[in-house]
Amino acid sequence: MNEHQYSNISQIDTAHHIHPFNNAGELKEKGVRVMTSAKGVYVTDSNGKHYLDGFAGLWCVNVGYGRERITRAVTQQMNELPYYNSFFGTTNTPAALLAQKVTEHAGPHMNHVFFTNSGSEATDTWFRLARTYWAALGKPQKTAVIARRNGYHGSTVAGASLGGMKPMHAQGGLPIEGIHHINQPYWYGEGGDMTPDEFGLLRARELEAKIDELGEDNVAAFVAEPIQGAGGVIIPPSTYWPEIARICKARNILLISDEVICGFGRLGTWFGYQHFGVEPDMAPIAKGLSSGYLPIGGVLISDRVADVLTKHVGEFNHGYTYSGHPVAAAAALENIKIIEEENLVARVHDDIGPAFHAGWKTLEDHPLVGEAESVGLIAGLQLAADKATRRRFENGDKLGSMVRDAALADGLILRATGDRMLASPPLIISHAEVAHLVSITRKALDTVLTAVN
Ligand code: PXG
Repeated sequence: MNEHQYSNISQIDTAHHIHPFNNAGELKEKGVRVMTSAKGVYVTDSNGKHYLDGFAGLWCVNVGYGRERITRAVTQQMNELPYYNSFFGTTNTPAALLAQKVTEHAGPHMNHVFFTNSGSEATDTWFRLARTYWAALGKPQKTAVIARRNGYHGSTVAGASLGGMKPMHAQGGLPIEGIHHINQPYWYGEGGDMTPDEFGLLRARELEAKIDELGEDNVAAFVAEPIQGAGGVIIPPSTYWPEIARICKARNILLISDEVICGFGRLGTWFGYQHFGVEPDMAPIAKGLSSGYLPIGGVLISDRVADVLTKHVGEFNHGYTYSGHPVAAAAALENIKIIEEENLVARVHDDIGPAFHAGWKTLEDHPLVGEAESVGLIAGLQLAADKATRRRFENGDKLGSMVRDAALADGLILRATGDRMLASPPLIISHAEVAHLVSITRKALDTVLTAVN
């Protein structure tokens, strides 16, 4: 296509295409950027401008763009069996092999998976399954689910309800009944004079208090992201997760680790719960499962839950037309083979993750920056007016957008969530590309510093 046709695409798009999480009226006025191709860690728009994708699409393109192996696997599967359902006692080869492959990496207690098409559907799946689990054990009143403020678990009714995003609750009459939120372990913003470790324990013990308030016999599960992604890459203090796991066990409620962002190597482990040393009962997955090449998600299901499902539930009345879709499963299977063969998880843990951390950390000396943290290849940078007191800018949200826009103009896609800058590049990013990412980020911070002074 030539440029003229692409400018036409932008007009056609805004005339007919309603975008997710966008102001439709505003978009119509501003127009949209048309992405046309991608390779490695770079994406290209219709003006021919290249961008280092510091965000891996939307936290998902773990193996990078342009992997022809995946294209070939998908093409072959399309030709052999483009679709068949997984209902009525039927399966297909890629779905079966993918279930085996995913659970191979999930830990000895986690041997089953239910396939969906997205993280949101995965959320709805474990939500129904958690309640079904307790009902099957003769505790039908154990239905409440505890989640966190500023968490994100998807956009379906259950997903948006479980998420702790106020603007999402404001639309569509959410949250639905039986969902309760506790505070997040965001030490920088909310920890006051406490040490991070003290604060981590305090926030974890809000779970205990909430369970006691509701009554242990009424609570089915607690859900959290190992590191909150959309909420701003909130890395919990090291005391947080062990205490959460202890409480879930002591109070006999299911622990759900939302692995949609943290899964498939992002933290330098196959799953985020392994980084934090906990064993959840279920774990929704998506994104890095197929590196976004085709839509697929799922729920990892522990033996504890699977045993009850198998022996006591009878039929689980839940499923999607495309659960275990052969072509999406073939894409995911090839994607995981790439992660294995290129040792990407170990690479993030031992090599590029530490290099990224060292580079990102250098930004802490910048006058606009309060803290720059990362685990593996997920990073958050806190804009702050005063490093010593952790005082944040009153117009921090605006500054965040300005940094994002300055980076974009310079060919780097970064994310701004309020006054936090986020990065989550493909796991194949090279050392030189990391250095480039850090230097453009610094330049963007400088540009904004100059603009506001
Ligand atoms: N759980 C988590 C932790 C997620 O990050 C979902 C569930 C839902 O997945 P699907 O595939 O249904 O989108 C997500 C998705 C953002 C942003 O602005 C993040 C997501 C989706 C859209 C925007 O950072 N994460």
